[in-house]
Amino acid sequence: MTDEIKYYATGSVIPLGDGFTGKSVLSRLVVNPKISDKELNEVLLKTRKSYNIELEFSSEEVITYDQPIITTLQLYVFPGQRQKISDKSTTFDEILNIFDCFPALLKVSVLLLIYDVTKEHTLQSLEMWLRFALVKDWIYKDTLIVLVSNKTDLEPANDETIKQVRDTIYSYIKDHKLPVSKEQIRTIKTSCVKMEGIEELRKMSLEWIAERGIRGVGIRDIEKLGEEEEE
Ligand SMILES: Nc1nc2c(ncn2[C@@H]2O[C@H](COP(=O)(O)OP(=O)(O)OP(=O)(O)O)[C@@H](O)[C@H]2O)c(=O)[nH]1
Ligand SMILES: [Mg+2]
Repeated sequence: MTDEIKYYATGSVIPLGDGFTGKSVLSRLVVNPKISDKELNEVLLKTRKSYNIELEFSSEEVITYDQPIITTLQLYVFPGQRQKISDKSTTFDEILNIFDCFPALLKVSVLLLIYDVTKEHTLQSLEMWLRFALVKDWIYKDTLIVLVSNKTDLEPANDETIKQVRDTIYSYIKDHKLPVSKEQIRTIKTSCVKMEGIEELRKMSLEWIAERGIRGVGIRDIEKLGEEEEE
């Protein structure tokens, strides 16, 4: 029966930004936004500086053009640390080199550019992170770029700054002749402490991937479709 066919969509989400901007915590919350207060405190207190890739996955049914699509977010979270601080510590570049051949890292569905609203230098670094994504060829016609202003519980995010940064990102994209429209560059304010913006970011990413991610059809259901065609 054709109405039993299941459609799937998956896409990779990569948060980029300096160390301590909240990439790991935010990613954990995006895949689990219905977290209890107790669990949230644990995540906030116990998340340590990353020295390895962290993988977070989450699936949800999304209705796109009247069709239910089982949509999976695959988050690949890297350390923000780029300088070697000790022999034992690993850097962003070292970890990325190991996972560079990962098919999911060939094209990125959602690129999160994260900065900490209380630390100006983390905003300045975003150009470097964007350049990095470009060099890696991660941005293509189906990439959504989201400027994430995190830690808004500590300080309000400046709307004028956000607008300017969005414009700068778009000029950069245009200068490099990437097929990304201005509507593909979004902005969001988040606070992991107050759980603000988290659901919105999850919804934005899920809807984008349901529409523009890698599509598939359930194998069993393809067989069913085949049987139907034979009838
Ligand atoms: N006040 C506040 N603190 C936050 C927020 N998000 C994260 N933090 C805290 O910021 C610190 C760094 O968060 P992480 O998620 O480890 O940052 P990261 O970007 O993954 O850092 P690296 O792994 O070093 O790249 C932690 O102590 C978090 O609890 C937020 O929205 N508000
Ligand atoms: Mg981290």
